[in-house]
Amino acid sequence: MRTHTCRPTLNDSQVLEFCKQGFLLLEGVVPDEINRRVVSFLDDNPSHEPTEILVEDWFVDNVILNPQAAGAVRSLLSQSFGLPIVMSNHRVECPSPAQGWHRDGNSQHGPALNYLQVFYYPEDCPLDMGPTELLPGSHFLFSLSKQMGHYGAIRGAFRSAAPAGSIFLTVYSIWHRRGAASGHGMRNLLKYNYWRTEPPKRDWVREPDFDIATANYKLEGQTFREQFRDCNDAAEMFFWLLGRSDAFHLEGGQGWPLNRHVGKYLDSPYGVPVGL
Ligand SMILES: O=C(O)CCC(=O)C(=O)O
Ligand SMILES: [Fe+2]
Repeated sequence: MRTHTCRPTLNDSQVLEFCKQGFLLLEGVVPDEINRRVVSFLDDNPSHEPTEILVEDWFVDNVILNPQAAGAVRSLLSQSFGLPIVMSNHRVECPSPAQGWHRDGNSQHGPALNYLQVFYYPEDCPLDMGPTELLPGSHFLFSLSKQMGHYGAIRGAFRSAAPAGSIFLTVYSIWHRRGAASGHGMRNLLKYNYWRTEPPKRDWVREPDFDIATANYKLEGQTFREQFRDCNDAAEMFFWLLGRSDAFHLEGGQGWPLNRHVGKYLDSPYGVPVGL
């Protein structure tokens, strides 16, 4: 297996934010010259699975091992992470209708993060070219693709409109769909997975004043589930990434990870996992 080791770029808050949202968008991180070369490669190889691009050194060096993308992957999947083995291209002639909401086949649900689903736009993808829509926090929300495909627009969905060279990392099971495109022309979107090979531990960038007891585990904005479920699930995933699932415990009621602000006036929340 081909693996890669590099320095992590995400800190505690950014890793926690990824647990909450289920995705992270890095705007315009691939140089324009490479983006243009990718588009021309895809015009010559217009299949929906141009896996041959994974043996092009210029592509691997600038996209797969892109310092910002690889640094984020390294933060979430630990060192010696495995490199992609399949390349998909969600290539579509616009205008085109929206896709149905779905999670990709073979999704697992739970706190473990053993691989990442990553997308790369080699060209600008403004709103009229149907950027992928993602439902924040939905990586924990089980539903059958056959059922979620019946939903139309969902309030609170994030539209990943972004400039050429943008890469977004997602939890594999997140709800997503290609947005409706009213613009004209070809739209390419590459998709591939990275893999964990080492057990999780807190080896990303440490923030000296990050406090597990009072960190904000709550997803701001729209939440699609029973109150506080998102908060609890994000905390559980964060603990899994710390390598401390053994210490994770939910007291329920008013206990941790809720009510983080009480420490300002009173004691810290009840039920904070001990020994960390
Ligand atoms: O093209 C997109 O924006 C997403 C496509 C997709 O998720 C899929 O076909 O599985
Ligand atoms: Fe998909």
